[in-house]
Amino acid sequence: MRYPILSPEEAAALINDGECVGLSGLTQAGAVKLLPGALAARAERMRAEGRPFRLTVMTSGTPNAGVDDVMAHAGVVARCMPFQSSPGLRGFINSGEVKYCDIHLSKLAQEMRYGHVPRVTTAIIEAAEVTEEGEIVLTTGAGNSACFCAVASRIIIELNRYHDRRLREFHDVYMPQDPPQRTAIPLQYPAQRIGAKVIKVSPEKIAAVVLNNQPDGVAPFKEITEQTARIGRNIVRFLENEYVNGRLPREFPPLQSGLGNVANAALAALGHSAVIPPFSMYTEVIQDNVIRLMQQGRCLFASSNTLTLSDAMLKELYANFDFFKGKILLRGMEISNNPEVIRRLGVISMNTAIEMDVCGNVNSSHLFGTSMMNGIGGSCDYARASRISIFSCPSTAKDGAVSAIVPMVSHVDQTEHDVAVLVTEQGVADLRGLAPRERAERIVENCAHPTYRPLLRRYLELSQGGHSPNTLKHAFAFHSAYRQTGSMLNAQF
Ligand code: 0RQ
Repeated sequence: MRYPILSPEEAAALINDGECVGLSGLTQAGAVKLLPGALAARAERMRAEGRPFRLTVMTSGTPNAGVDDVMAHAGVVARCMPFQSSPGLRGFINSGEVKYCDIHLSKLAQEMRYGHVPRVTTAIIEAAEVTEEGEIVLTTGAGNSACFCAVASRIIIELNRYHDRRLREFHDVYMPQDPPQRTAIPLQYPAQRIGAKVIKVSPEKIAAVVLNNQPDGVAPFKEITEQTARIGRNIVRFLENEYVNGRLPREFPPLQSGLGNVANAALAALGHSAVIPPFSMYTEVIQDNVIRLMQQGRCLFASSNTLTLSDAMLKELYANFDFFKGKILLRGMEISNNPEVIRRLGVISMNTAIEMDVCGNVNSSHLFGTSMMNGIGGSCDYARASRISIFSCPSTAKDGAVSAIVPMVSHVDQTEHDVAVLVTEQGVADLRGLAPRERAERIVENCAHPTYRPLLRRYLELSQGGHSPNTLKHAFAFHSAYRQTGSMLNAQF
């Protein structure tokens, strides 16, 4: 091989304090596995010598315990973006030790090229193969790797032999030009290939190859509960009704399914529908359930950013590669989440909320207005551009002490203008075409938990006049009651 083969420690030594590194992958899929630990060790050594080692870390969504438990704990991460979903890193973000910029997944690459956010100087990319000509075959995640490789002056490859080189068949690498040269993204249907199977870089940029042989180690889902199963069935009943009433075309529109347990349950319910025909997906994360739906013939094709599969499921996929070839394409974040494409394809989006308010605003990122959970991820990219934007969650949390339907959300991610349908285990609130007061009544009566309905009705009664049914004095009475008494049921109006 023409590139230096280095140990993780030798490769980490190439990176200097203050640099901006770009890591491959989204979730654990396609994430580098050795360099984060080596960077953490470098930070510890340098700290012992009285020298700082802090980095800006760009990802597509903090990939794994590498960034989280290892790099964040070692104090390597000064700033990170655009998304994370790991408890350890979340702790450092909420304590202020790590500066986190929560931005739309579709936008990071272009924000970087525009110079609005720090530019990656070193790209650290997991590859299934790297050729003498500078062709990089990505593994299970496309992430923002193409952009990171394009802007970086140095590329470190983690060559992971665990992964099958045939993964190149799944990748579709396409980077739009920046305005004013940008043309329409030529994607007309989810299965359309518009780019290359590999990232092509100048071989001189590849400073090191580090050898690896580790699986992604994706954690299995929590079991579907009776509550999440009911939410899933409610979503599917709503979609079936749309379909039989002719509001959806015969060829079912592509589906996006977000993160979390509720999204998992919704997909499982779709698999069982006798009304909805086999469908395709245009989404950002393919999890085990999508592969199962493919095996059952329910999902015909999935375009995604990553293949976030358990190790057993990935093995099964590699063993039956010919079956899946032609059924999966992995696209860079700025295409998988591109609002232009999502609107053109008429994607139906299904995302999860933390809380929703009586007007239909959704909070999917913060607890009680201050603590970061994960971030918006791609939910807003999809919500605004989709054909139907569905948000769902259980009607209560914390054993009933928290109502997910509140007078006013404590943080707004998706405004009422981007939310078409709300779903809980209680039912469905179809908000399309309704004025705020009509929306409020439908949300409270159809989606709130019965124990919270009298309180929410009282809140609406107190609001006199105006277009939207709000009373500023009581808008956060639910949240205050929880903070003061441990239950929103003690809210006083
Ligand atoms: O806390 O675990 O301590 O009990 O929040 O709740 O039910 O496990 O949530 O796994 O379905 O994820 C919105 C976080 C939901 C996710 C969110 C507490 C609850 C529990 C988690 P415990 P669940 P799920 C595209 C789409 C944003 C990104 C996105 C997410 C914990 O879906 O990150 O959509 N979405 N991306 O008890 C206080 C409330 C609460 C609450 C729940 N109202 N108040 N605590 N909890 N509701 C994909 C990508 O972008 C990659």
